Amino acid sequence: MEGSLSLLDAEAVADLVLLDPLTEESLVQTLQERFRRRDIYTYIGNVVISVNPYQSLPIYTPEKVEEYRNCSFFAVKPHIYAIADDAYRSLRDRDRDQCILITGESGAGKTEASKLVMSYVAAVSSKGEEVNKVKEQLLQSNPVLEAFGNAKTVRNDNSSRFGKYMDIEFDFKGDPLGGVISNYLLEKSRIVRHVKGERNFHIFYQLLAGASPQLLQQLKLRQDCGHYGYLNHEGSSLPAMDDAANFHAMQDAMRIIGFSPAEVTELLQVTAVVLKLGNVQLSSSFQASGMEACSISEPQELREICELIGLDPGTLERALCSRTVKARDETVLTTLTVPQGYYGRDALAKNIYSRLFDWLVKRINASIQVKSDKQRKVMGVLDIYGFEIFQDNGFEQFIINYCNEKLQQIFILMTLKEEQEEYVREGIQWTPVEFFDNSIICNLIENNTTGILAMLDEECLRPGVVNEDTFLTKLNQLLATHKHYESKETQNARRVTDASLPLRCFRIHHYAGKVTYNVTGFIEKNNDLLFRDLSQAMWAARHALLRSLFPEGDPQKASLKLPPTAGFQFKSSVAMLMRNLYSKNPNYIRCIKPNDTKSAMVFTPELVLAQVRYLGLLENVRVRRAGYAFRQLYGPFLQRYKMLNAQTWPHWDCGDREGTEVLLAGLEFPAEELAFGHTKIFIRSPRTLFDLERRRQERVAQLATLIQKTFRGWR
Ligand code: AOV
Ligand code: MG
Repeated sequence: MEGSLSLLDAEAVADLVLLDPLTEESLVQTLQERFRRRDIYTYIGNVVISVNPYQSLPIYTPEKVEEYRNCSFFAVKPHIYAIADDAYRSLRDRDRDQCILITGESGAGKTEASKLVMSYVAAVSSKGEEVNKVKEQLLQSNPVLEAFGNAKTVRNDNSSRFGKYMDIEFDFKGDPLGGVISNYLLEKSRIVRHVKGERNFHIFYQLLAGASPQLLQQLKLRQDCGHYGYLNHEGSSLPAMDDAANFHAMQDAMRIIGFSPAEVTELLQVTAVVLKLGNVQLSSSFQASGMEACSISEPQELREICELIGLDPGTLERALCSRTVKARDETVLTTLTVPQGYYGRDALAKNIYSRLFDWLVKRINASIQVKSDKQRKVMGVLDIYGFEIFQDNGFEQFIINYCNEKLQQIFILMTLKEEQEEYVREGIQWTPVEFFDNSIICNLIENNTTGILAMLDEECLRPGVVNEDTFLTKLNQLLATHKHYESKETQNARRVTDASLPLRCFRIHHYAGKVTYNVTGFIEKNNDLLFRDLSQAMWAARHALLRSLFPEGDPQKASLKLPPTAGFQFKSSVAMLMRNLYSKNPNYIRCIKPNDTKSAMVFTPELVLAQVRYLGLLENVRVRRAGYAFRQLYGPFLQRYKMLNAQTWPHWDCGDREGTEVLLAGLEFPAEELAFGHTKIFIRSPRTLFDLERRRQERVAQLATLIQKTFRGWR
């Protein structure tokens, strides 16, 4: 850590770099003690740890903004505003592009943190009319994206079901000019299915609760959630959430961003279509040939969908119930079975919705993107889904955890890089730090030939019968000896008995812990295919927005090439994100969820310990103080401790560095505890610093008594 000494409270250090002794227990205890005092923020150097208070604390007021504005990072209590301020000033005054990386598990407070950073930056940058408009647009992107991309899950009533990275762009004065949002893999399976106690995406409930009777009629919707198959029949309203009010806020937000009324209508029409697709019922009938076929059992819903999107109902019916198969030069229309029909229907609903979401992001970008080519500085804010370990983990968890593995990798690399650079700058010998390098796990997943994603792609593209079993067999063969890979088969080969690892599963030893993935659904979700008949039907619709979402439905452009797999796309976008982050100066906010019941002021140490482990906080502290735990500019350091040596007290006039040398020489610390840099003094262990601080307090007390005595003598 650098600087402040007001942070030295041995019971609840505000900077964990000073924790002594450093153990997992002492770390959790410190967080707990601070949490009890309602100090939800704690540092590790310039990393902020934030523990979700689950209640609104009076620490985000305009007065607080003023307090942190231009403050010295360590002179005030740890706060998310301090890191936002530091990043903003470094961007404005030192011309360094910044990124703010927010990590933590579901419900830990990442999205709230990202909004706090944005609103802080908005509050401290200047306030002209044009700038204010830009700021408003940037801030208003949140309610829109949350309506379409967030949902209630068991863990979080407002859980982000997509990853988000936003670049905010500034001019040389530090005024926001605009921004660009990138989104990562929306959890679209939620459209058609969600577990008990969860909900579909907020927008559906908002729409039904908030739309006027006229709008509902225009969209051919009924107000009752229970009417819709894709919405859970129970628990559709959330006591803590006012769906109707949020709908109006979302509509206002769209207006501020610059959506035209026609665009909003189109957007809501497509949303309604998704909802209504879930009510299209299929049943089986027998054809003259005796073959079983599927047909639409209740045509009303289908007719209404087609009216909304300007499509002939016959076309949609055909696309839902049959499939064109090309065999050599012939095309044959084959009928689908009822399960195949439902599969196609659900795939269509998921595809429409996720493409609509991509469109929404693009549309917002079109409004907020900077149009001028003025020189820009950039602050990136990353709010992505956190590491997930569920009872049952599938393709989504695999992808999410892979992303977190990459973030951990870049975190360690950048922290080390930053440390190393400071040592070089200060002319201090740098001894490499031992740390757990998780590249081996990243490689296991992303290697171009032997990585799990590559093997999954290979299976997806292989002609013939492919299923998850052949995929798993291949993994088992190629990864038989990999230290971070396990399955029933490799266990058998290694003669391990372990009832906790079922068949059809593989387990990865992530940096954050072991996760068992069930391969069921991997191939289908990675392929993410939509029957061509369905995309062609969508393209045939007169509805301009819907039609634009399915460019591959244009028969002129029909290609036999398969689209890139979901895994491949994700891997490429993560690689791009990492390159982007690596080029910026990183700032970290690591969020912790203190309890599983969303309760205010409840702190469950076991839960926190698990997160401390998988956020790698101990590792973080170790890296931070691998060299020297504390460093400070010579001037302030000498000022604080000069009374400890008669030679430097009360005045020293021959240079701060020399003064510090003389001062410390008199205190007889072991030589390896100290290093003298070009501008800063470095102290290796917190113990030395605490010792120094203790001696200072004693000396201050002595001096106070002395002064009192002297005064008494005078009287
Ligand atoms: P997440 O983004 O980390 O989860 P959120 O930011 O949505 O978590 O936080 C979850 C809930 O915790 C919020 O809706 C608030 O009620 C509460 N909360 C979080 N931070 C604060 C704070 N600083 N002050 C008061 N309440 C807070 V997920 O998106 O699920 O990974 O995918
Ligand atoms: Mg979130």
